Amino acid sequence: MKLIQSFGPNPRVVRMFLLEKGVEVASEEVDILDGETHRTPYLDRNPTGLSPSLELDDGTILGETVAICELIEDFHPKPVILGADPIARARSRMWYRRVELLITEHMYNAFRYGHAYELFRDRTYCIPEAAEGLKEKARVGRHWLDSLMHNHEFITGDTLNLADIILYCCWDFTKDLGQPIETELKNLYPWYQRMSERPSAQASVHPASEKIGMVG
Ligand SMILES: N[C@@H](CCC(=O)N[C@@H](CS)C(=O)NCC(=O)O)C(=O)O
Repeated sequence: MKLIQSFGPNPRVVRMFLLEKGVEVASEEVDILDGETHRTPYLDRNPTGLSPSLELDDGTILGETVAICELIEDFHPKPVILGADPIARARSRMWYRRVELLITEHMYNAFRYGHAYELFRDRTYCIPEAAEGLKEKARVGRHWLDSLMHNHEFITGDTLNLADIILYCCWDFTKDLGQPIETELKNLYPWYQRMSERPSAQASVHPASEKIGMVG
């Protein structure tokens, strides 16, 4: 199994997930700033032109961060992050879909259409006038999530979930890029601080982050 990856919050989710699982995999680096993922041969492997991808030993290549993490947990069930039985698994998936659909996807698109428009304008269809509205939708989503956390340590309760890793990596990335952490969030702000203290949080940051000037 080989992780084809780069700087960036989505590949960081997989790195952090692997660290939390205690699983090591081979790694191949691609340069997303240079646009390498939008050219062949990467495009032949993952037609979205996005990082990360996972190459299996039989040559199969998978994209999508969540699909990659789910497969890693199938191959390495312990420690359990995605749920030990079908209902726990469904509950877990329910939460990371909510986090992605109601919060992080808006944050990433606000970044692409706004702060990083010059980088993305030739890579993807951008809607610059939507950037501020998407930031606001994400803010509403974060406040909604905050209101549901009820002093739980993690988003889904008392154990770490992929939903935590997805939101943490996204927010740690966008916080200095026009979408600051709201310190008034009484559950999510302390959660963000606790997540930052996990050894996997620091260890998953790409070595090029400092040079690039973004945390991913
Ligand atoms: N839906 C994809 C999104 C992946 C994604 O947006 N990756 C970013 C890095 S965090 C990327 O490759 N950006 C380069 C680009 O958009 O050109 C996933 O979940 O893996």
